[in-house]
Amino acid sequence: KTAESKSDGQPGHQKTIAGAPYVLDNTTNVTDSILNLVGRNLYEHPDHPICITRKLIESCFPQPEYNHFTMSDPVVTVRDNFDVLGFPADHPGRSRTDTYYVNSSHLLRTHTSAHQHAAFQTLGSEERTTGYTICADVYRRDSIDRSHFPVFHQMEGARVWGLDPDIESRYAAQSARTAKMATQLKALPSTSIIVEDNATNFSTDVNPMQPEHDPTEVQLVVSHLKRSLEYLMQQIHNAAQQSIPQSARTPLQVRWVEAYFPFTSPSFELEVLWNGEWLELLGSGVVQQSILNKAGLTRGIGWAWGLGIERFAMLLFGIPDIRLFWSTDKRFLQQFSSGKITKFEPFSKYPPCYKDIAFWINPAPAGASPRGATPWGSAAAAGGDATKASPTETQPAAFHENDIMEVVRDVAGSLAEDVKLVDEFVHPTSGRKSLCYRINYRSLERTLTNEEVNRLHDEVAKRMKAQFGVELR
Ligand code: FA5
Ligand code: MG
Repeated sequence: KTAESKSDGQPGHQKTIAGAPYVLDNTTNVTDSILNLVGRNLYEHPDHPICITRKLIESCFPQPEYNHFTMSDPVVTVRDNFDVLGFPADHPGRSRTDTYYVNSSHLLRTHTSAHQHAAFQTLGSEERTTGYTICADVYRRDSIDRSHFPVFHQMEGARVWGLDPDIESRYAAQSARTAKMATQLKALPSTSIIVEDNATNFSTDVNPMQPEHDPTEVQLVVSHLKRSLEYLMQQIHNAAQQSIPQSARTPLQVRWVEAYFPFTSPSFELEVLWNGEWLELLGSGVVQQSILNKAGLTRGIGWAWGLGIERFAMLLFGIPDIRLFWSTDKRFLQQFSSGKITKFEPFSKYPPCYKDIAFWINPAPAGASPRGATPWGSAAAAGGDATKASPTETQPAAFHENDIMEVVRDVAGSLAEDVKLVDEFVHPTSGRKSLCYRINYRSLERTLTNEEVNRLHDEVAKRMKAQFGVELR
C-alpha cells in the first residue's frame, strides 16, 4: 500500500529538491518522507558498505578505459529517464503508481540508465575513454520489507568500440574495431566461478540482435560483456570469501538468462545462487544503436549493464535487511571500514532482557518413542498417534524442547529473540531431570520494561506447568 500524504504535493506550490526549485502539479506524487532521504549520498561515505561495494565494482572496470561518475541530484526529466531510452508510452514503469513524479516533466530517477545519454556523450572525446560507470540513488514506489525499500542504489556501466576518430572510412573503422574487440576479449582475465549460460541464442525474435549489427561483432560484444561481468563476480566472490573460514567456502554459481529492456538488444540478466535461490543481480545487453546515434556515437557499438548495489553488498557483507543500509546506528556503521569486506554482526536496537526458567521434567512414559533431537519425553499429541488424548485435555504430556519454543512464541511473539538451554542435570537419587532455559526478550522498536517482561515470563511458566506438567524450581 502506498498511501500518499495530500499536504506533500499541492499543485502550484514550489518545492526545492537538491537545491533546485520545482513547481508541483497534478502529476506530483513524491512525498516528504522520500525527499528526506535525498542527499544522504551513502555511496560517498568511505566506510559505508554501499561505498565500499561501489569502489570494489569500480576497481573491476578501471581507468583509463572507464571513467567513474556519481550523480547526486536524483531529479531527472521524463525524457532522460524514459523517452530517450525508447520506453513505449504505455510502459508500466512510467505510471504514477510505480514512479515518484516531481511534476509532469520531472521525476526521481528510477534507474541509473537515466544518465546513459549524457554519459555516452562524454565518450569519444579527446581522452578517448571507451567506457564509464555511474553510481546513484534510485527511487521506485514499492512495498517496504527486508528486500524492498523505495530508495536503493544502482550502478551502470558501458563500453563502446569504434570511436577512433583517426579512421576515415566506415569499412576500415569497422574492421579495425572488430579486430580490437577480439584482442580485448582475449585479454580479459579468466575466472573459476560456475557459469550456466541460458542466453546464447540471439538470432531469434525472442531476444534478437539489432538488424544493423554485424553478427560477428554482436558475438564479440556479448562475450566481452559476459566475461567482464563474470570477472566482476569472481572479484566479488573472492572478497566475500576472505572473511569466511576455508572449510566453509563454497564455489560461486551464476547463470545468464534472456531479458528485455527497451534500450538494449539482445538483453541478459545475471542471477546468482544465494541461499538456495536464484537472485537477480543485474540487467545488461547490447546498446540500442539509436541511443548511441543520438549521443553522436554513430560509429560505435557497445554494451551496457545496470546492477543493484544493495544486492552485491548483501553478498559481500551478509547484510540481511535492505533497511539497515539507511541505519544511523553506530553499531551498524562502526562495523564497516573503507576497503574491508567483513561479515555483518547482527544487533538489535534495544537492550535484551534475559530471564531463566528452570524446572523438573516428568520422565518419559515407558515405551514412548523419542521425537526430535532431544527426546526428554514424548508428547502424546505429537508423532501422529491419534489414539492418544491431547495433552491439555487429560494428563500433561512429557516435555520436549520444541514445546518451550512453541509456548514462548505463543506468549511473547516477536518480543522473544531466542530461547537456549543453559543447564541440565539428573538428580542423583530420584533420577529426575532438571532443565534450565534462558529466554532473551527484546523488542526491535523499544526498550521493554521489567514489569512487562516479568508478565510475559510468568505466563510462560504458567503454561509450561499447565501444558507439560513440569515442576518449576
Ligand atoms: C534496470 O534498472 C535497467 N536500467 C538495468 C540495465 C542497464 C539494463 C543498462 C540494461 C542496460 P532493473 O529494473 O532490472 O533494470 O534493475 C536492475 C537491478 O537493480 C536489478 O537486477 C536488481 O539488482 C536491482 N534492483 C531492482 N529493483 C530493486 C529493489 N526494489 N531493491 C533493490 N534492488 C533492486
Ligand atoms: Mg530486473
